[in-house]
Formats: sequence, C-alpha cells, structure tokens
Amino acid sequence: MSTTNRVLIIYTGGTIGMKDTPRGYAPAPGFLSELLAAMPPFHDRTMPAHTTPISRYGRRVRYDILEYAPLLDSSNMGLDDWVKIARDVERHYDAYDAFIVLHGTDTMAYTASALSFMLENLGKTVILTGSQIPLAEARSDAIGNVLGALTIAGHYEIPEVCLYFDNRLMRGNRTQKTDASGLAAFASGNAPPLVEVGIEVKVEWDRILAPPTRPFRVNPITHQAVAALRLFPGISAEMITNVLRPPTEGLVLESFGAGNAPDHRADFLDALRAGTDRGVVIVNVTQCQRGAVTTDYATGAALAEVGVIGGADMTPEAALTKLAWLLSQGLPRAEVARLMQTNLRGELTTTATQTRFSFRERVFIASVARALAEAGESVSRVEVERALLPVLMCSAAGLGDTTALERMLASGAEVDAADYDGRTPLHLAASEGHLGAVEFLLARGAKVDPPDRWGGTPLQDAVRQRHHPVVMALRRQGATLGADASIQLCGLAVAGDLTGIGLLLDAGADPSSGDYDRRTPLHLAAAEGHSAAIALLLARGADPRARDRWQQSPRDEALRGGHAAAAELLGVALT
Ligand code: ASN
Repeated sequence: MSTTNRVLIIYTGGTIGMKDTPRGYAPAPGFLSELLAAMPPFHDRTMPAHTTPISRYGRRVRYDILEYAPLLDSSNMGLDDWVKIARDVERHYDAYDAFIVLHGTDTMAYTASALSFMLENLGKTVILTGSQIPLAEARSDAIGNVLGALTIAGHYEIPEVCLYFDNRLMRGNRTQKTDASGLAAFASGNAPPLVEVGIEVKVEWDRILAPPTRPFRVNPITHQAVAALRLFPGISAEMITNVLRPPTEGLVLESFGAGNAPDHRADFLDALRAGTDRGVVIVNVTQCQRGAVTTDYATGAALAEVGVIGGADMTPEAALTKLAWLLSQGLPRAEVARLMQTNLRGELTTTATQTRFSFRERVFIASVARALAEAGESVSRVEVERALLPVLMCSAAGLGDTTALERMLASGAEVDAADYDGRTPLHLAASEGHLGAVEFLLARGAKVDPPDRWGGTPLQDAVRQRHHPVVMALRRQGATLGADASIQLCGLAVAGDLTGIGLLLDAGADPSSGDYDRRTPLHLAAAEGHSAAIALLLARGADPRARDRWQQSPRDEALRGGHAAAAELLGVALT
C-alpha cells in the first residue's frame, strides 16, 4: 500500500502568496511555490520537490501546485472563478487523492459554498484555506493553515468541501468570514467543526457527510440573477421593489433575529409579495451568525404569508450560492423553493421529522455500500440498508436509544426488524431493561410475543434479566410466558428465591401448575422448608391441596422433611 498521498493545490491568489511591494501587498507569480519548496515542513530535501517529510502517521504528502494567472485578491473573484475551480477539480479528479484551494479570505466562504453545490457526489477531500498574513512574513498564519490542510487532505477521506483556518476544519458552506483582522477569521456558527487540530488531529466522523454512491460530476452555476439584501430598520418599500426588478430571479433576504421583518408595514410586505408573484424566489435567512429563521413570531410569519421561503439556519453565503445554483438548472420555481428548504450538502439543519438517518447511521451504511462496491460486489445502498437496518434497530434498542429508533422508523425501518437470530428490537430493549425503549416500541405497534430463533420472547428476556418494570409494561400489553414458566417457577421455589418467584408470578406464571411429576412450586418450597416462599406462593393463589404423581400434598412434603414451621403454614392454609 502506498504511503504517499497525492494532493493538488489550486492556488487562486489571496494574501497568502502576496509579496510586499512599494504599493502594498500584491500577488506575485511563482513566489508561493518557491517559498514552500524552501520550507522544511513542506519539503523533505531528500525527496523530489513538493514532498513533505513522513508524518507521525507514517505518510508523506506529494503535492503539485496549479497556479492561476492572474492571481486574484478574492474580492475580485466571481461566478466564473468558482466554475473554473470546479472544472479544475473535475479535470484532475482521478489523478489526486485530495484537493486544496488556496484562496483569499475575503470571499472564501462564498467560494466554499458555491463549490459545495457544484461538486456533485464528491468522494474526495476538498479544502479551502488561505491566510491573514502572507506566507513570506515571519509571523504568518499561512504555515499553520497550509500545513494543517495538507495533513488532513493527505491522511483523511472527508468527502466534502471544507474550509480550514486557525486549527479547525469546518464545512465550507457553513462558514462566514467574521473577523477582518484576527487570525481566527472564520466562524461556523450553526455547525461544529469537522476536525480540530491540536496535539492530536481529532476527526469528528459522525459529523462528516456520507460518501457518495454515484459518480462525481460538476454541475456548474451559470445563473447571475440573484441578489442579497440586508434589512435595516426603516428600509423603504421602494428599495425592495428596486432590488426585485428584472433580471432578479432570486433574493436572499437577511432578516432580523429569528427571521423577522416589519409586519405592520403594508407597503413593505406588498413590495415583497409583488416580487414573489412575479416568480422571484425570496429566501429568508437571519442576520445573526448563529440560529435559524422560524415563523414563531408574527413578524416572521408575515414574511411567509407573502411567499418568502424560510432558509432555516443557512448562512447568507450558502443561501445565495445555492439559489444561484438551483436557478442555473432551469428547475420550476416550486422545485427551487422546495430544494432551498432541503438539506443537500449539510448546509442547513432540518427538523427531526425530516431527518432520515443520523450521520452515524448514514455514514455507516454508505461506507459499507462503498466498501462492497470497491470490492466488486454489485449491491445498491438500498440493499445494504435493508440488510443493516434490522441490526442497527436492534443495536439502538439494546442501547435504549429511542431517538435513533424513531429516526430509523421514520426512514422506513420495520418496528419488528429481526436480526439473524430472529431477535427483534423489543427483545433487545427488554433484555437490557430499557423501559422507555420498550414502551416506545410497543406504542409503535411492535409484536408483543415474537419468538426468537430459540422460541424466546421479550417477556422471558425481561424475566431472566429481572427487569421488573419492563415485565409489567409487557404484561400490560398482553405478553405471555411460554410453557416452561412453571418449571422455572419450580426451580425458584427450590431455591427459595423470593424476588424471582414474585417476578415470575407478576409475569403471569401459574403458581399452581407443576412439573412433569405434577410437583407444584409449593411442593418444592415445602420440601426445602422455605417458609417465606410458601407464604408468598399461598398469598399469590397457589393451591395447598395440589397432589403430585404420588398423591403427596405440599404439607406431606414439609412433614417428611421435618420442616415444622412450613408444615404449620400449609396446615393453616388447608383449613
Ligand atoms: N484581500 C485578501 C483576499 O481576500 C484577504 C486575505 O486573503 N487575507 O484576497
């Protein structure tokens, strides 16, 4: 296996590679490549150019640099530049394991968002990074940023467009530049980092999108007619009308707080309604760096009433590029509106009812599907899902994780999905004593007495593991014990196990039915002189008159064993 990963660095410009000139910082062709080649962390002198030293994880990274001409300050970048980057990733997709895009910080969040939509079925790591101080400066943040991005790109498979800055790898379409001068220039207010680099590289696999099952392709943005407008107190209706004039076809409206706008201003709302009536897709996102738009306030509901779509917790950058991308595809307006509210690349958080699987389950299922595909097995993700869902359901039930159960049921899993031993989620939840999960499964229509491969039922599991509340919950739903309950009760009577006897009786065992010699639990407790067990059995309705195969009564047994107190108890019961 190769221990060298190949990374393509697409260098578009930005402060990172700038040179100090008499007119201020300016991009300089070839300069960055020379600098990197001269720096030991980026170049092992014993190796061909642009090969890093061996990392502590035993790998080298070999990188090539694709330098753009001209190199751009990112404030000069636009839609065509986004498409060019996407096309370069496409052109070199098979030749490299991962891609790094060196980019100016000013509009990096826009490019990252745009790329996340354009790169469809992305199966390789794409990381945008740059710096606030040029690499050539002594105190530059570029060394850490590029080295961190190279390390992640060269070691991990994170099939997403990401942004790496200040020791954190974030999902690109969740980022915003929030600091014009600080070195921690980017925030991802609504999504925690995917990777944190400290002494260790900590990858949060649960947060990372599932790898694709379909081939990679570029679906470019070609549509320019989108705009963004930040509301401010007192904004005029005229201004809204002007922004919404043709050729505008999409508008990202940055509203106050949780998606609010003046609802007592008919002129303002009429101007918006005129836009949506004309077919302009208007998406509501918050001006805040964290949180989502809702229709909880009347001022938020007013926007929805004039046809403005809720953009959940998308950043304005993500909403704008997504809108441009969807409009580029010539989809009907209703479809654009629907997809704007749908999570396509992890750019927005959907409510629980809309979520299919947690990332953990999706990543797991997709990874298995991919591994099988790589091994040459022609199985679809659906087939893998069908095979794995029962196991995942059982495992969630065994952990008492009702949230996961709920999610899987919502995505089509069966409540009685049995594993290879015929054990259902209810068996597992009952065995582990998870009352909440048991009640949840029963409420969702789980079969009460499904036999597993050995004929065992959830109630038997709960009894065996002595989970009394679960036993009661199952009984309330009519669960019944199997034929061997009386033998089990006899065993407990011999042992004088009061808790066990009580539990088994609560589970529905008949206190008077005997073993193959018709010896009842009372006979056995009497023979052993377990007075407390005898009292318990009698209190629970055991028949003191029962005769065994040899016509012996429980009292006869007590007398034969010399257990006077037990005989006395049974004598009283007979009268
Ligand atoms: N103006 C620069 C750019 O965006 C800022 C930077 O890269 N730090 O290209």
